[in-house]
Amino acid sequence: MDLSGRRVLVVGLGRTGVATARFLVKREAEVVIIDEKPASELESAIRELGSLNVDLQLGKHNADILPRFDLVVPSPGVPPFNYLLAGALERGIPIISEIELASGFIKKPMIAITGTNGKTTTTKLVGKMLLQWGKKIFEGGNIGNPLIAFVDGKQREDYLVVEVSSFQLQWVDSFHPVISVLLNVSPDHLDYHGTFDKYRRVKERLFTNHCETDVAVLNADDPVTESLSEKIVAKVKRFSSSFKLEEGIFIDGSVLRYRDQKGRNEEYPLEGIKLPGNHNLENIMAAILVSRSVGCPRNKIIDALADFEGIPHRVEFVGVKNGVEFYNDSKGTNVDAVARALEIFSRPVILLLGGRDKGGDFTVLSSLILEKVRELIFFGEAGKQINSLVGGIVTTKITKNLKEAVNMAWNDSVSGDVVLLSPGCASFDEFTSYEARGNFFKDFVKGIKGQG
Ligand code: UMA
Repeated sequence: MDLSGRRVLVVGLGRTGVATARFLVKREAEVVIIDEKPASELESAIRELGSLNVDLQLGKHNADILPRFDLVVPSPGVPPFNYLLAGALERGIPIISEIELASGFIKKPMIAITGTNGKTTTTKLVGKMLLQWGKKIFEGGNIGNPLIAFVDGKQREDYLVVEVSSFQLQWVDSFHPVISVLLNVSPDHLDYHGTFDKYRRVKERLFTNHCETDVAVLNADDPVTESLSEKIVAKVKRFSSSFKLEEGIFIDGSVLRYRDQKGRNEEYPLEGIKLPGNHNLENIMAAILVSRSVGCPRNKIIDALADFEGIPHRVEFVGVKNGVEFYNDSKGTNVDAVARALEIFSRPVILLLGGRDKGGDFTVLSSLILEKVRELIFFGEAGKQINSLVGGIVTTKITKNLKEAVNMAWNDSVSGDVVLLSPGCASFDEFTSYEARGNFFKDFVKGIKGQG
């Protein structure tokens, strides 16, 4: 794509906006960046832009400015109903996401990983396996560093391992990974996509440009991902945590068993794997399918698994105080993630739920709550809404913020309990990110005076 002299509107000045602007200026595009926040809230991004030749316009604008532009590149967090995006669609101005823009300039094979839950863990697992094999990789995308930042590097990496979100897939057209993984699809981001059906269809876009030599890794236990297999052109490889597959990878007693199309039968011992829960075995199986597909040897995969400690903010063990165990699952920002976290525990749980509502249906948690949870504590903007859905089925309390919620949990806990922050909501009512929320929780727990 020749971008020289093209007038491009970049919407949002976060990590994506800064990297996209840098990329565009290098290709001599005329760049305008709009962000609805005032300069005082964008100090570090403005600093990062430095003396880059862009026109930065902050605050609210009007869609009347749109006819000046040839192309719009929204940041992932900008919803499709944003007035600039809706206006661009109306006027027929092309909108493409940063990953779409980047992919046209990428010469190396891309492995893309999406799903409602587990994408970061799976991305990290694949990265670790390929590194163990001695390959050079770029690990990026939704995991933190924008894909577009890779383009102007030396591109000496053997593979790109890219976590991809539904927000990024919203505006793709020719995005073409050689391996695509869809881990699971359950209701999430309904405030952004509008309906579950729209969310599901956006996830499916990952597979639209595949050819027969590509690979699609799917979850045989997930009805949404399974329903896709008929439509997919790529070679489908499946994993299951609940039944044995003729071809694919599944749990078989004390091993993960992989049977491939050539009749090869491999075992990956469960002993030594440090990640808790069935959902993590699913992530591991998906990562094995990816790594074996590119030729990574089995022994390198086993070594990488033995070394993998897990990821911060995903059911992360924080510490023990007076016999009470604290876990930080701040990345548990949807109902399905809360269910996956709860399933892990056999001790009584005090569950902290709340934050900014994303339209999740918490009633589906009722039976798990009855089975696992001793006390529910709701906090933040969504506290009342969640209370109206599942409040009262066990001892329930409601409070205004996370600090008070953890305090309450600590006061109410007894030795043998688990205190679990798995909020099922976004963090933005109180924090700048789920990481900031998780770090706050961890700091608070570390500050509690009790015996470790
Ligand atoms: N903004 C507007 N108008 C809007 C919405 C936002 O101007 O209507 C502005 C905000 O004021 C802000 C900027 O846009 O200044 C932020 O853009 P952004 O939210 O897209 O944030 P980035 O810093 O660019 O980070 C994005 C991803 N964020 C989101 O998807 C919300 C990061 O994923 C990702 O790591 C990064 O790009 C690099 O690819 C985070 C995330 O929460 C971790 N992702 C969601 C998730 O995992 O659930 C999908």
